[in-house]
Amino acid sequence: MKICVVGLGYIGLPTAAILASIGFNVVGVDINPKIIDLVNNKKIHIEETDLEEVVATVVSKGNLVAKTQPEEADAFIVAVPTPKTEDNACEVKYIISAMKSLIPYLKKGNTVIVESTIAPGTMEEVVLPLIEEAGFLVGKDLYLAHCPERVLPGKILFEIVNNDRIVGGYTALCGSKAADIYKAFTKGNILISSLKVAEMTKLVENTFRDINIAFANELVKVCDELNINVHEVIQLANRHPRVNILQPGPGVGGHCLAIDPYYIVSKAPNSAKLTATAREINSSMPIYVVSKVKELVRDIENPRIAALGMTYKENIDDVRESPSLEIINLLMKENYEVRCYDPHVTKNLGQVKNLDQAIEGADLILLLVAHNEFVNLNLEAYTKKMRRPMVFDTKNCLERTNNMQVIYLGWNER
Ligand code: SAJ
Repeated sequence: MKICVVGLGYIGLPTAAILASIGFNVVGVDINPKIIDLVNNKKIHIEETDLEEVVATVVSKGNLVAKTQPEEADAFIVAVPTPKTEDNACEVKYIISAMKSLIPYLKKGNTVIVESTIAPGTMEEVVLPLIEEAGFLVGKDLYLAHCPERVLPGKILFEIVNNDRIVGGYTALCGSKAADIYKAFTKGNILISSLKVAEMTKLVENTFRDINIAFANELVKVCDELNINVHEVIQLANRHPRVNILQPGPGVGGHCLAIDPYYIVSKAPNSAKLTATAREINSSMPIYVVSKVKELVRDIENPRIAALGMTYKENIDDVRESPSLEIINLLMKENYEVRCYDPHVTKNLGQVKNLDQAIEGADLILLLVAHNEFVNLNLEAYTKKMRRPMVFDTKNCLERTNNMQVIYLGWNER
């Protein structure tokens, strides 16, 4: 079987690599020629566990070829970005251009799958008409489905294979044709439903997580006000068999949780109140962290801050919607001297080259991302290079020691 994967980003590239690794003939398509060159030279443009090795193997075997244009295939998988518009709706322009790029290569019997996260109704209102306009009778001439990706960055290759998969078909036959492709590499269950249910389910998954984190972040503020150790409360509450509160932190970032709930709100603004409030709470966390930093350095003349971590979460290189970057920028805007460092970030975002440079002479270490490099570090040794051994741990991942004052988000021993 030949499959054309349109969009070689965080989802498309691993999907193309997995399909190629089980012996499918895969053409990976991207409009960015740099990505095409990299992939064809067995390299990748993102950090993802084991992905470069798999890409190198399938490219060497000839099962994966990257190109800037689609070509005829048995199936097409679209995995392009769907960022939010200025008014917080789902931007479909990349879906439209990806569809327009593949339509000239469609033939009868093809299956077309959209994996990108989209607002409910997008498949029927945007994608379906484009294929129909090209003269195809969807459900008879070719098969259309939405199979939202639901893999966790950092564990993508594992989850692509092991997670259950939702397949929303335009018709039952469309669903089963798309399911056949996923059955070839998925160990999880393939759950077939309609287009709209699949669209909504994906958004609901990320919204559920966003709301749960918002509750944890709200608890940070409540417990801070009441002088209660929020981490102990969450830990103990989670010992109840039906309670599982997630972890508070400096904010919720990434291209999924920080965006997808808005697509529900934009479609049903009068009903999606809790969803909207959760977004507000999580989006307020960077400002809250900055206010805490200001309190901590209030009495220090020209305080110098070492900000550790710039990505949206640990052990990846992705800085999209990163609350850490927002915090760093907010502090800089207020003229604080901030030296930031992230061992995973390669593009130049104003960071210093190593930890020593960040920490040397600092008055406060502001831990923003729980990268393994930071959690496993002997920070106490580093604090000797500081002007003051003070650490603000917004991820609650560092141990307190005798010589290092650690202040946790939501809990400052007073
Ligand atoms: N976060 C917290 N506290 C927590 C867990 C996460 O503050 O207890 C923060 C992280 O630091 C990060 C943000 O939330 O800033 C999102 O991180 P994440 O690990 O929860 O999720 P993503 O965005 O990397 O991936 C999510 C996943 N969705 C769910 O777990 C429901 C993934 O399965 C989806 O495929 C992905 O979104 C996506 O592409 O939609």
